[in-house]
Amino acid sequence: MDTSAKHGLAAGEAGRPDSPDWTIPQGWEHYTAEEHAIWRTLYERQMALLPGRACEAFVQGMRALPMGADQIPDFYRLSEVLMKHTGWQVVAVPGLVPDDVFFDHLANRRFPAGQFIRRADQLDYLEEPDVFHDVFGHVPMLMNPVMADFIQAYGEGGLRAQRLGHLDMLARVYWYTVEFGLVREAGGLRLYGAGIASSYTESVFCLDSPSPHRIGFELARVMRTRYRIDDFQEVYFVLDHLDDLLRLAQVDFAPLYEATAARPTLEPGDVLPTDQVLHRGSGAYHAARRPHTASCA
Ligand code: HBI
Ligand code: FE
Repeated sequence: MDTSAKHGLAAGEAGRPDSPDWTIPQGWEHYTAEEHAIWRTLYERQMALLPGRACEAFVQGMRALPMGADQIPDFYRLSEVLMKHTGWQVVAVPGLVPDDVFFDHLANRRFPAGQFIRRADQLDYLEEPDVFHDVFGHVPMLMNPVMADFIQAYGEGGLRAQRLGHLDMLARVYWYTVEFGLVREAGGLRLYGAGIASSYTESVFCLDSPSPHRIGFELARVMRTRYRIDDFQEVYFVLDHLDDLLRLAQVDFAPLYEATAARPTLEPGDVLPTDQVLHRGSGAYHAARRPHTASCA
């Protein structure tokens, strides 16, 4: 994947702050004109792609937020609006934070967003989540009450999954929904995942390319499916409706972990006879790139 959160790095590569919750001041007034200009470039090219690609909730959330081309958004102003709609806030962090810190923020409806912005020579690829991925990609969906509850539930579930030793399976659910999810809408498939919404190239690939599979979302199936952290996804899972996340937020995962751990793990390109296949991918994109990209989590 590109231009989005990577999970292949250890937390704290950007330096560990003194605060136990890893938050730092956004320091909005310290962004330079060059940094605001990078935001503008990313914002404008993404906004031109998203009509007809992003789901209705993303578009509506974006419209209601104090977020535009001119400047990197101010987290306080975003939080004011978010708080009124869904009770969420945006807090600044240096980059990836440890899993337990990340989950604790989410469980308390604080979204940790990278404070920094990528360099001009990294527009399409960076390893840690920056302010463009986190704010442009994630914050519009946090205006949606269903997604707002789902991400909080993920934070709570993450802490439990860690204790049970099954975080890998829960992380796959997050990956294939919050980061790389597609949803059916009246006009056709639409994207809602932040990893794709914030990516110039993958926002087109995920919907238009014949290469990846597009398969109906099924929880037990997704929990078994490894994912790519360094390239486009080979498979996207499609919700019938965003409201399906509501039910997912209430699932008791503990028994599911045991049942799922007993079954084989799936590679991203696998298709099962039981899958609801909306589009069977040709696999051409990844076939052409192998063996360069073999990194899955
Ligand atoms: N930290 N800032 C940040 N953003 C993430 O998306 C993130 C993180 N730490 C851990 C993490 N994600 C994941 O590994 C968990 O979702 C499993
Ligand atoms: Fe992300």
